[in-house]
Formats: sequence, C-alpha cells, structure tokens
Amino acid sequence: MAMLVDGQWVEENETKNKTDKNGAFKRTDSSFRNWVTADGAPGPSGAGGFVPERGRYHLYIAMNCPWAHRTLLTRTFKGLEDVISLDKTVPRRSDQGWYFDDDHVDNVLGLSALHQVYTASDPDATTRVTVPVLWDRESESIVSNESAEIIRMMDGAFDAFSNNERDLYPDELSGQIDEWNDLIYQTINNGVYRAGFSMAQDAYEAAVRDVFATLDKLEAHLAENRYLCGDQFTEADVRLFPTMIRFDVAYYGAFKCNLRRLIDYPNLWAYTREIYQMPGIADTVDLDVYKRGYYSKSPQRNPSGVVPLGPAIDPSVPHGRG
Ligand SMILES: N[C@@H](CCC(=O)N[C@@H](CS)C(=O)NCC(=O)O)C(=O)O
Repeated sequence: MAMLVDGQWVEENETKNKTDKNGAFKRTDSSFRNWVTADGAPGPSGAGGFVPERGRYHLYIAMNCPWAHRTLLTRTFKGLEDVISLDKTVPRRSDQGWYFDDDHVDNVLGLSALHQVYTASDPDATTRVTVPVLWDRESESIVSNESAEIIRMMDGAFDAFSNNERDLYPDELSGQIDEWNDLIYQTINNGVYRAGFSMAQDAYEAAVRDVFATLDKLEAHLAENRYLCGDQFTEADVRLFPTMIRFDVAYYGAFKCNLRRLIDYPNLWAYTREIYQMPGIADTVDLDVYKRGYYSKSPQRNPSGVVPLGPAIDPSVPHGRG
C-alpha cells in the first residue's frame, strides 16, 4: 500500500512496513496531533488556534474503518451532526489509497483522493494516509488524524455546540476509563489487527489469546455492569463498540479470531445490540461494507478476493437489558 514521502504518493511493500522481524504487526503513529480546545489554547500536543465553531471543522472517515467509526459514534452521541460536517471516502482503497468517487466527492476541497487532503495541509508530508482526519476550514490544515484524540476533543471542546449534556469522559471516571482504554486498545482494537496481520504462528497465537482473554473478562464484567464503567456510558464503550460490531462478520474469519464468536457471549452480544439500538447508531454501522472491506483482495490475507456469505448476524434483535 502506498504512502506519502516528501509529499509524493509512492508505493511501498505492505508486509515490510507493517510487521517487525518476528512477523508481529506494528502500527505506525499518527502524524497530525493538534487539538481543538474550548479557548483555542494548545492541547496536550501540537499547535494552538483551533477554537470550536459551528461549520468550521470537517471529518473524513471510511465506513469500514473501526478507528474512524469511533469519531462518527462520538459525533452522533454528542449531537454534533450540524456542527462538524462529514465526508465518507469509498469504503475500500485503490492505488490512490482512500478516494472519493463521482457521486461522493470531497465536499470541502473538491479533491479525488485523501492523500491530496494531506498534502493540501502539508505539501512535504511523509506519512501514511489514514482515516479518520479532522480538517480545519479556517487554517486549511489537518487538525488531527488520531482517532483517540479526535474523540476526546469532540467530547471536551464542543460542549457549547452539543445538543445534549452527555459527558463521555467525566473526571471522576477518568482513571477507570483510561484503564479500560489501555486494555481494550492493546488486546481488542489492535489485538484483532495483531492477529490478522501477523506473519508468524507465535505472534498470531499470542494475539488471539489476548483477544479472547479480554472478551472473557468483558463477558463476566457485563453480567454485573450495564457498561464498562457501571451505569454510565463512556468513551471506553465508544472505543469497544466498533470492534464488537465487526467481530463476527470480519475478525472471526478474515483475521482468524475464531475461538468463539461474539454471539457466543450472551452479555457482550446483548451489550453490543443495546449500543447499536441507541438513537442514530445503526446509521453508523454497515455490516455488508465491513465484510467486503475485510475480505477485499490482499496478496497476504485473501488472494482470491472471494467474500464469504455468512455469518448472518442481526444486531437489531431486542437486547432485553435492564
Ligand atoms: N492511529 C490511527 C489509525 C487509523 C488507521 O489505521 N486507519 C486505517 C483504516 S482502518 C487506514 O487508514 N490505513 C491506511 C494506511 O495505513 O495506509 C487512528 O486511530 O486514528
């Protein structure tokens, strides 16, 4: 898959870049790390000057990407649909990476591929071109391409524009949320990728064991708790849901995470359905797109490009929780 090097879109070897010498998957760091803050002061990283304003910021996502899904979920939970505009790339990559097709063009810059959005921000960028991206119309630059930080700023900086009082990262739960986030990132969100992209048996097995140890722990926790932090729905739930809703249709088969299915975990499956059935959330989900995305043609993982018919799961079945 190609990437930007000194502002040029160049091919590079997928396996070489994504795995270390032991065949284990390694993820690269995001490159644009500014923050929108309530008063425009610099955030934990990057430059300042990004104040929240209606219509100023634009979010680029791809429906199949779980990292982008977090940002779409947060935009919905915070009721920011009329505040932060949205573009969806075609949910697969071409030789130009993420791209916009004729009936779904980039609505801000009129460009045809996401790498051009990156070079519009930094003409000399050397970076992978990933979704999600938060674009600032005023400075004509990328605020951030790190999903964990985009959801934190959507929750923290846009309260004045939100249509509800929801707080996804309340101070009194921040310690618990951080703990869940660490575990879920390592073993679930990135755990399934470590399984799916590993090029060695040991690395694969270690990743899959991590995935299922945490699913077992979550199943027991959700027998006693409505959400990860008890009664309050938080950022930790936002970060868990994208991996859960893709689990059976994508990770179980395409990433070989197949000791058990999500539907074999009654509490976790009902929890996933409950979130799916919250207002607006079903519109952020497309199981068919996930399946076609994760089973797209790949020399390493699916040389034929054949997409399986099953399994059929239905997250709209009543969840029956409390
Ligand atoms: N750290 C990033 C990771 C995002 C990411 O890996 N996105 C994938 C799609 S699921 C991507 O765009 N990959 C393109 C590439 O690596 O070239 C985040 O969480 O925002």
